[in-house]
Amino acid sequence: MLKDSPYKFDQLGKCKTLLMLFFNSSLRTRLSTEKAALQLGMDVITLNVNDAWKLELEDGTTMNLDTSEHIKEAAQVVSQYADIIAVRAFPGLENRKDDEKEIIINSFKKYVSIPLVNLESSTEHPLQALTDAITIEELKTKKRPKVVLSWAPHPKALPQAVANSFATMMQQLDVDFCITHPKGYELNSQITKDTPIHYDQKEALKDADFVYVKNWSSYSDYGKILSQDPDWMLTQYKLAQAKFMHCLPVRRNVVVTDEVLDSEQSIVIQQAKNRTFAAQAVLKELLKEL
Ligand code: SN0
Repeated sequence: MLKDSPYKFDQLGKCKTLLMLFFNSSLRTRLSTEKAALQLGMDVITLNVNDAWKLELEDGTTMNLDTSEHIKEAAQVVSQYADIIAVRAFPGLENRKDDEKEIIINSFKKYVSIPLVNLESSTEHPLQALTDAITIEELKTKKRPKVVLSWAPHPKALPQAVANSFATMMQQLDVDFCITHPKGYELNSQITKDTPIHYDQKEALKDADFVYVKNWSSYSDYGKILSQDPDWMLTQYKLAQAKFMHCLPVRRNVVVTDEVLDSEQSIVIQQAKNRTFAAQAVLKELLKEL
């Protein structure tokens, strides 16, 4: 409905401000969420937090080193400038317990009383998962499509957030869902639950309708790169008749071949377009409550 008439609710956000805080890089999340807010009639302020004062996150520290401002003050201050706040904060990938505390997102939750939107935290990327659900719903040609989440190699250690949220979302849809990755790349079992896991990528990809490719670093050997095996890269042969999905940005010819990305079977551009409508659906619900 929002896709057909994006400005239908352009009065809902009138005189309301969305404040977006980025602790990490962003292209799609920043622009699509801004577009979503503008279509709802909101004003938008965006801050790259790395341009502001270096924030202290721990409680009770003596701040005589390089952090200038505590997140306690910062969160309370900035929330006074907005009606909805949205935050991106990636994990450090060094200490699992620390990352799972979601200290940045949870500090905002604790110190502000306005709605808070997660723009990708240490363990979750919910707006991406909502986008992915919309995209599969739009493009599926059978009632219960087979959806495969496949690990792929990458030169950098990446978060598990996208894979976690995608798995959680697929468990809630009427899809035949499985995950494939090399041994040692098991995601948090509290998230994957009873989702089938295959160590044989070929077997997993058999008769797939949607193949979602994503790298993540090891969860058990936390933040480590255990494999860079190019045999896990997605090729046209392996994709067969399925549609190719990825949240982007994607490393060409490492994660997936040029041939797949440039083919008609790649739906990554439509996926990215849907980021706007996923964000708009969420902002619209929050605005109704204000
Ligand atoms: C992030 C991730 O969570 O995997 C954001 C995805 C939406 N991706 C990256 O950091 C990729 C960085 C790179 O150099 O390829």
